[in-house]
Amino acid sequence: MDKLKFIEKLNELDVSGKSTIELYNEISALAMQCGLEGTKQIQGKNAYYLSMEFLIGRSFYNNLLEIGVLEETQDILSSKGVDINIFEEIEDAALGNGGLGRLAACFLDSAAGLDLPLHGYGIRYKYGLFKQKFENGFQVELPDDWQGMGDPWSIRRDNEKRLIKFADMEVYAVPYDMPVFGKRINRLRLFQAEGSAEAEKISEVLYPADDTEEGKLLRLRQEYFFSAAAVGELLDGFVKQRGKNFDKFPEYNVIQLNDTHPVIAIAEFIRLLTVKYRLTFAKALNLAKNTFAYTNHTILPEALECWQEEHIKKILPDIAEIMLKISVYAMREFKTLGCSKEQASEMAIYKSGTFYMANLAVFIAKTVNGVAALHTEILKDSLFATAHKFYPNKLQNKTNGITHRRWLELCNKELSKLLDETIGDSWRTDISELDNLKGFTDSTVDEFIQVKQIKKEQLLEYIARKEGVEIPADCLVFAQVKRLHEYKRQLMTAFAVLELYYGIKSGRLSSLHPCVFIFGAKSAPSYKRAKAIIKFINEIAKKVNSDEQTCDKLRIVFVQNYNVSYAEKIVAGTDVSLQVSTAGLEASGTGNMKFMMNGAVTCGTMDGANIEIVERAGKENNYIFGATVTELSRLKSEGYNPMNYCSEEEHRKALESLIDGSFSDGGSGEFKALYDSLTIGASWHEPDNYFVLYDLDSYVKTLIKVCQDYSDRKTFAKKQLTNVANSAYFSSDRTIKEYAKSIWEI
Ligand code: 26Q
Repeated sequence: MDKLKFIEKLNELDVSGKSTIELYNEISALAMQCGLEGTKQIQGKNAYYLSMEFLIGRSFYNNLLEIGVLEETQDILSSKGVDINIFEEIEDAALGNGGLGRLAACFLDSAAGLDLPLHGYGIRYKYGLFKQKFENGFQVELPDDWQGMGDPWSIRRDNEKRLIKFADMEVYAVPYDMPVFGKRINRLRLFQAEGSAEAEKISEVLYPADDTEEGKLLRLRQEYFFSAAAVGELLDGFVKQRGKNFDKFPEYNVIQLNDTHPVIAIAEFIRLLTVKYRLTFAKALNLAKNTFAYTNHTILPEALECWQEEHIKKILPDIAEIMLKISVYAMREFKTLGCSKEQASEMAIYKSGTFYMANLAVFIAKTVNGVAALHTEILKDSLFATAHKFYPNKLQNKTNGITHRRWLELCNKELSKLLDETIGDSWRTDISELDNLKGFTDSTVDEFIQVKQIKKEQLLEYIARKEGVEIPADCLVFAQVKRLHEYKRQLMTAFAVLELYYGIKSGRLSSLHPCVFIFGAKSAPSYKRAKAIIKFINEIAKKVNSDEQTCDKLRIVFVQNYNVSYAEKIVAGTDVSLQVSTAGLEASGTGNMKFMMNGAVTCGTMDGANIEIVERAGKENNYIFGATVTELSRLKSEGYNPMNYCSEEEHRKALESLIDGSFSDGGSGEFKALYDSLTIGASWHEPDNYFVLYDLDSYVKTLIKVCQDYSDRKTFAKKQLTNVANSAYFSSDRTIKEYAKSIWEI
């Protein structure tokens, strides 16, 4: 890396008459050129992260920070009359949906920062996650043409393209390499599909609608396309460098499967070893067992991947055959282990025409990990209980983390500076130093209050500009930002806020501190009830914000097109992080960690990593409410009737507002469908499948308590700062060190 050269060249750069996009491309190219100088190839063991998603966000500021020239760039540009913030108009690279994709990006960042050789493999989608806007309160999706402004952070490698074969077509996988800057430079290699118009479709969109056979096959093609390209080049690269003694392959390579989406890589690995390199099936399978590791990110039944045999046979007959062979092999192994018929069936890879990808992953993977303590326990007790019984050493916990470089240093320069002044700046390179903030003084609390206020003002200004909603800066800021899903219970927040509104309006809650609820979420385009929830919240916002009687007390804003860059602003400016999923269903959550690190208290359920957050920062410094996993399982076994939990006037009124004409769904009938899902059940779900009405009462009470507590700003700020002081554990640097030590052995 040649910082001085970069600075020299940047000083020479002529900015006159150049557009933002031109400047962006020129400065990025310069940073690439200088940043890449002196890159070294690693000789020992490398880890590879196979993922359908990498939710990178904006690279510009982050890469300059990693290269160590962000401040200099700001100064030099400013001396030329250019405000570095103009590059905020550059689109995010949103090659992912949510948590799983963002985690992949955080992991790459941490590994590079820790000098660990971890490289990513994925797909270079032409269009990333759709851009969202609201029309009359309804979500509308627009294509995300993220490359429209150029892609200066990628290098196309034409000479390394590979041919990927399907039964009915052949496709080139052309690598685009994105350097991941840190203490070392790692590589994120994204493959683009080329060769014909048909071929190009494979890397066109993230998550094609899969309600048709064509859509399902396209997704299968995507999974195989990048998995095969990755595994193919790893094996060929090994042979080229070290010859055909494949016994040594696992000594130099470990492949982490990010959920089941790339699990087909296992079959391709065995196919190549047996067909191209002539190993026996048993030998190839054993090598696979020593090479792959698998992470599970969800236990929701609808998100567990299965493939119909006929689909795989149709476009990948050889792979189908190998998967069947693995299944037979597994069954034999289960028998020798003494499994009963039922136990073998629970772990089966193939059953009457269907492949169970998670079972395939668990059978082959050397390690299987969950992403937070509770989640891993649930995997051990439920989803993979049988496998855990017969393979007791496979399951591990690796609690997620977030990169403190993007999620603190970059998004909260003010808080970072306060930390530098209070505990020195060594936390930037060794996050465990943040522990030294524990035992902070009163004057640090005062300074923290000022920092939070600045970040809040910046956020609210941005929201006013973007959304046209003005929010007074003395508000207490709540935020619930994440993908829209019923289990995340944005609908429960909607009801709770509505109750606050009615309470304020009637005078019953007259002394609450003024507050704003910020929502941000995209719904899957075909997920009707999720879309209805967005519309419902927008309708509530319209009513509440325009009520002159209450609007100086309560505001609601649903920001459009929530993405990584928006998140950077929201996490820094928020007081209270809403993490209210049904206990047991949010595997980990990582937004909760971003908020914590920026000094928001968590108002949430005992779910996912929330549990570990309050374990560290103290329950007394956060706001925990609602049913626990144990309570819910008791409730389920007794037979849960939601109607028993909404008899109180306030809750009833909130629920009925879906159907009593308080709000309009534009005649779509969507609100009635939401109402039905809570009261009578919808699409194979029990009534109120996510226990919204059960937890609503304690949620509302907790929110009221938060508002009351906030009136004592200083005591509240102490809780917030205690959260910052205890957040080091949630840096993905810690997570990556754990993967490196007990999974990857790098
Ligand atoms: C499954 C079948 C067919 C098509 C798509 C899918 C599919 C796609 C994406 C299933 C799951 C996902 C994404 C899951 C995800 O983002 N999970 C989140 O992962 C985070 C990182 O571990 C956790 O923090 C979150 O709790 C978890 O929800």
